Amino acid sequence: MIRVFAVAFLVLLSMTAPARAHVVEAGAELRVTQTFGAGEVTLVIAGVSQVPAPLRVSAQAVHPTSLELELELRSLTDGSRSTGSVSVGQNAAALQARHAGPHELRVRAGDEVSLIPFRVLVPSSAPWTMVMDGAFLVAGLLLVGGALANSMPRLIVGGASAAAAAAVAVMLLAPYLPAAQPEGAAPVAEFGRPYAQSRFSTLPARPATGTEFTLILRLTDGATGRPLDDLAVHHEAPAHLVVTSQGGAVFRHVHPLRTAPGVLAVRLRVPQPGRYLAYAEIERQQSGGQLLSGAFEVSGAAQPDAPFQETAMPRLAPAAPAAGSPVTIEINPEGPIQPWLGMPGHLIVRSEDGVHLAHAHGTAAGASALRFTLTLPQPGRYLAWAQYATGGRLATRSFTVEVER
Ligand SMILES: [Cu+2]
Repeated sequence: MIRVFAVAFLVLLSMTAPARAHVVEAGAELRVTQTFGAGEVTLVIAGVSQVPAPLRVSAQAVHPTSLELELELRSLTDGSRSTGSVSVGQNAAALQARHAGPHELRVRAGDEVSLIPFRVLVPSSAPWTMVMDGAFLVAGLLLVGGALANSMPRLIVGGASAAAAAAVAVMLLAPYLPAAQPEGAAPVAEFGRPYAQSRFSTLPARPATGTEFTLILRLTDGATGRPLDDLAVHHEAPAHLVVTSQGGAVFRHVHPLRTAPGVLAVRLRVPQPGRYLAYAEIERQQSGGQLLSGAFEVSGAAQPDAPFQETAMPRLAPAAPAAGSPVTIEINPEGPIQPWLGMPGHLIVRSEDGVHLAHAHGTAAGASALRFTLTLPQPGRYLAWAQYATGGRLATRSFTVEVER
């Protein structure tokens, strides 16, 4: 009876492991979205329950693409390597994870390379679970021993009761006891991390319209000035980068590649000359999120493209939003929605002057509507871009929101 109870309890315990956003659980898959020149790909690194084990890596994309990726897994503990290749939507590559701890996945697509740092985590149980298991085992053995001896001396009954009581006590205390750190996890930083400092630049320094250039984001630790290399994957990417032309006609939401420690880069091509504003959403491990911004200039002739075009008819509630009060914005996608970056939809809102940038996540409102709720801080005109995946492509719908006093 006690054993049945113990087994039932352990099953229950394994089912109630809390799911936390932004934190990679041991055994859970890691999804990392990267924008290569040839297209956007989400790399899915499967979790492992033990090491050594094959580490499965597959590639997914909203847009069907024939992109082929060359992979190299390198252990940062002993330098051991394992290679493979994977195509978008095809079978996973099986790389070899020899032990838990820090690794780097090198992903090559054409002439672009991204170095993705991550940790192989192996679930382990906390010491108190062993105490509990041991107490249940002792109780069980004493009871079975007593039953086999065909008599139940007071000592055995007493011992079994004490062991069972200890096990139940630990079980009841379980929610308040520390969870086990998985094998291979990073040491916990006690006081969080300093803010990141950022510098945006382009290569070439003066990009031209219609020609590919690289936007580079260098991140340094606000305290030490050293390259900042501890980005946490959040919403399926280590960094979310929004680039808009000052007037808003050009909008890009991309996921830059880590080309070196503290260096993120992404290839872009834009049709309009002028000033561009860049915003990067990052999150340091064991720290909060941060929005970094910068600007750059593009020269050249304007290519035929209207100014800011409104391509969606949003429904606002209230119809005339006020500064500092929430507004709900609903739009109607043209078809069934597929998740993108782990959400049904994203809304990015920029004040006309570029000072404010907001990012809201959508929820499905019925079969054919997407709903966003956000609060804009100041009166004025805001440019908005709603993004969602449908019918195998990523749709971006733009509109404006006037915020009153
Ligand atoms: Cu993003």
